[in-house]
Amino acid sequence: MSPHSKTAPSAAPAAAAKPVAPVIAQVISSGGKAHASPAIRRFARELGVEVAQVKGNGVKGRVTKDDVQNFIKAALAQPRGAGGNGLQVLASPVIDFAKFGAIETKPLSRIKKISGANLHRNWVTIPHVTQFDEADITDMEAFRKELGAEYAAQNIKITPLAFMLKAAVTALQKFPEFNASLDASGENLVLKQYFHIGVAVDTPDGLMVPVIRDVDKKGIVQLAKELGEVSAKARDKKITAADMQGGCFTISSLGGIGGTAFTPIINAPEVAILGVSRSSMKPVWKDGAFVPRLMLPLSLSYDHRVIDGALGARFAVYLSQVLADIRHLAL
Ligand code: CAO
Repeated sequence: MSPHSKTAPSAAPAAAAKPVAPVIAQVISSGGKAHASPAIRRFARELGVEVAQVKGNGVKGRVTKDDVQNFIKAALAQPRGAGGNGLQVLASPVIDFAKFGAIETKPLSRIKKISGANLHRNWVTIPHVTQFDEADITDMEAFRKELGAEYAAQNIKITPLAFMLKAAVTALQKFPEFNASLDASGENLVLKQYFHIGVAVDTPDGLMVPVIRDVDKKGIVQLAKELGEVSAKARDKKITAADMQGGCFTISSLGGIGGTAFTPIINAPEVAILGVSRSSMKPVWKDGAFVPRLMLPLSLSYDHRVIDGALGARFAVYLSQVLADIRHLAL
């Protein structure tokens, strides 16, 4: 298939998979088509194996239980010492914390268990680089406040995130490698011609990433409205798996809370994620004098297999320029 051809929306990054031992985690990668019964698929999934990676020796090439077991045996038998390509880490120590003081043990929520396994996989399998920048959003904020006053009566809250969504799409359109995923072989980049953006939402049970669709076709007010709806839906536990599928890029905003920068983890199979921290007034040197400007910290993590450092910096710089002069959003 041509790297430019259109494909169906990508699978949910948060598909329920049990955490796997690091030694097995390295053999997991997204694969193509494979013939296997639902029971074998379930069996493989439980062991952390993607069935598409397994060669089927059953009738008409179907993957059997033996094939899955042999696949794991072969993976475990691979050399892992110095020079091997396995992840060799110490087992976590088992500590009796009660020896040191009073404790309470609380099970992780279902969402945390699922997102934890995905975050772990993404962290260890994607070579991350995080590029930092600052955008001068003084003018954007003035406009946002005007809009906010206008739409308050309709109960629509215009937050900076609506602008971030739109600006991110403008940058994705200029740098298509960011609006892409590696295919199963890892040798082709699948460039997407749609612009669905995931938004990290903090809920009492853990992190959820609903996807706002076709951001390129929507205006700031519509996006602000959808953001409000989607975050309420996430917090009311009404988000479905379908609501979290098909994202091309994710924005994680901690701006409402605080902080100056962070290193967000890429939401595979996406290749980049934008972290947004809290804006603050800063003295900026302009035309021979310091002037007070509202600066927004941006933290862009990208997959270095797909994106070179120079491109990462260019994307961040362009995004900052778009936010500094939101007339770019109308181009
Ligand atoms: N700088 C300064 N102020 C900001 C800001 C920024 N970058 N971003 C938002 N704000 C302000 C908003 O304007 C709003 O101010 P007022 O209440 O005075 O109008 C306030 O902070 C709260 O905003 P919000 O959080 O309700 O709205 P949002 O659109 O910015 O964000 C949502 C929505 C769902 C992304 C957010 O609520 C959320 O859940 N954030 C956490 C995401 C997260 O956990 N990420 C980490 C993932 S990795 O573990």
